[in-house]
Amino acid sequence: MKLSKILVSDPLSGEGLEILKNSGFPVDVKPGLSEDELCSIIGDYDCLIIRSGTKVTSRVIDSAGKLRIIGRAGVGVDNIDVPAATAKGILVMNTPSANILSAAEHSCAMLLALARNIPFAHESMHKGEWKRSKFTGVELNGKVLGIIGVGRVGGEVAKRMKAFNMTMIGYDPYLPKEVADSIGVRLTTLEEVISSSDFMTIHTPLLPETRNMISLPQFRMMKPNARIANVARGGIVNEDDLYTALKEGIIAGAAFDVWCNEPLSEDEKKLLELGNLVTTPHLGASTAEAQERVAVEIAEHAVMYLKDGIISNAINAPRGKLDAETEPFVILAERMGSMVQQTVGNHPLNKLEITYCGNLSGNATKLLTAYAAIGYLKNIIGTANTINALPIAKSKGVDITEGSNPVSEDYASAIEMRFTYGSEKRSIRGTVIGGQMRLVGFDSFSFDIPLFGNMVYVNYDDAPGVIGIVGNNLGKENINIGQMSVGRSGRKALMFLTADRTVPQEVVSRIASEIGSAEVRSLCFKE
Ligand code: 9EZ
Repeated sequence: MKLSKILVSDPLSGEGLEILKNSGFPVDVKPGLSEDELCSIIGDYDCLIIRSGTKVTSRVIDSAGKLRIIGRAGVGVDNIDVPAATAKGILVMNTPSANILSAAEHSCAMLLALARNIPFAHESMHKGEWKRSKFTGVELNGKVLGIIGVGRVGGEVAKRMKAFNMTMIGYDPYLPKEVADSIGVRLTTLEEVISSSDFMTIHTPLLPETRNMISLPQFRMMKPNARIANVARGGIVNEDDLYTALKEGIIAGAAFDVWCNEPLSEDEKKLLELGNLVTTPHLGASTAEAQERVAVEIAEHAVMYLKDGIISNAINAPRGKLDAETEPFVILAERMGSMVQQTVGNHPLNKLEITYCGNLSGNATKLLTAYAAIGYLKNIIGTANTINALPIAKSKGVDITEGSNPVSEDYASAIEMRFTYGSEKRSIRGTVIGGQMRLVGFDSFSFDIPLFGNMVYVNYDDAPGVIGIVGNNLGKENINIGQMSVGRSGRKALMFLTADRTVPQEVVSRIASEIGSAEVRSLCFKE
C-alpha cells in the first residue's frame, strides 16, 4: 500500500508537526509557496495542512489529483475555496474550539485597553510626552456590557468580565435561557443590547445575516459614550459607518482586531488616524497556547482521517459517526440509491425522499443519505464520496430529502425510498437481517430477496407460466438463478431474482416481449 503524503504549507507549531511526523506518513514542510509552486506540487499529496497563509484557490484544487483532506490549524476557512474542495470530494477540517480562550481573553484586553486609553497613552509617552488629563478613562465597574453572540467565546468573555462587576446583557437567537442564566447574562433583543450598552462586544460568525449588523442606524441607537469591540470577524461592523461614528462622536470609542481586508486596504487605513480606535492585526488567536493547541488538534484529526477515515470538525461533510448497528445500513442505502438510478434509467430523477423507519429513526442518518446519493451517482459519475455526493446530486437537479418514522411494519428497521421521475412516483423498501441486505418492497409489492450482485425484476400482469418463461430464457443463456421472490398486488405481480452473472439486455428484451411486460430490468450491484 502506498503511504499517504502530507504537505504542511504554513509554519506549524512543533508538537503538531511531531504528531504528523510520528504518524508514519511522509511529511514535507514547505512554507511560503506561491500559488504556482503549490499547484505544481500538490498533485503528490493526500493531505494539506495550512494555517491562514496558504490560499487554497480553485486552481490549487484543480491541480490536486489525490488530495483527500485540507486541514486548517485554526478556525477561519476564508482562505480555502470550500465549494471547489467539496465538489472534488476533499474534506475540509478546522479546529473550531482551540482558539476560544485566546479570543475571549483578547476581547477582554481590548475592552480594558479601550476603557483606559492604554494604546494612546503608550504612544504619547513614546513621543516623550507626559499627558495625564488627556487620557482619563472610564471604569468598567457597574457598567452594562452587551454581548452580541453569546456562544463559546461570548460566554467566556461574560465569565471573565463579571469579575469587573459589569452588568451583562446579551443577544443570541441560538442560546437557551438556562445557559445564559448560568453564566449571568440576561438575554434580550438586539435593539436593547445596542441601545443600553456602555460596552459592546461581538462574538458572532460572519454570515449574510450578520454582515453589516452594526451600521450607521445602529451606531445612532447607541449611547454617545458607548464603546464597541470586534474580535470576531471583519465585516460584522460596517467600517465606513464606524469611521463616521467615531469621527463625529456618535459613539466614544472602538477596539478592532478584525477587518474586511487583512492586511488593510488603503481605504481602510483612514480608520487608523482616529484617536479613539484601538487596533490589533487579527491577534485574537495569536497566543503560544492557542497556536500549539490548533497545531496538535489538526495533526491528530488529520491523521485519524488518513488512517481510519474518522471525521472530526468537518466543514463540508455530514456529521455523525457510524456504530456497528448502523454500518450495514450504509451499504443498503448505497445499493438502494443505485437501484433507484437503475430503475429510473435515462429519465431525470426529480425527487428522492428517504425515510428511516423503526430503530433507525432518530439516529444520525445524514451519512446514510449521503451514501444513498453515492449509490445513485455510481453509474452516472462513478466516484462520489460522502463529501460531494449530496451537492453533486443537487447540481443534477435531484432533490434529496430525509425523514424518519418510528413505526416500521414487519421489520425492526427499514429504509424507504420514494422517488419521482416525470409523472412516475415509485418506492422501494429495504432492510438488513442478520447482516444481509434485503429488498422487501417495490411500489405496492412486498417480497424478500437479498440485494446484491446481478438481479432481474419483472413487473407483469399476474398469470400462470410467467416464472417458467423467465426461467427458460435464463436457462437457455446458461444463467443460473440463485434466489427468487414474487410479490402480488391486485392483478399485478413483481418477480425479483438473483442471477449468477449479468443478464444481458437482449435476454431482458426477449423476456419482456414473451411475457408482454412493460418492465423487465437487469440490475447490477458492483462492490
Ligand atoms: C448571534 C448570531 C447572529 C449567530 C448566528 C449563528 C452561532 N450563530 N450566532 C447573534 N449561526 C446574530 C446575532
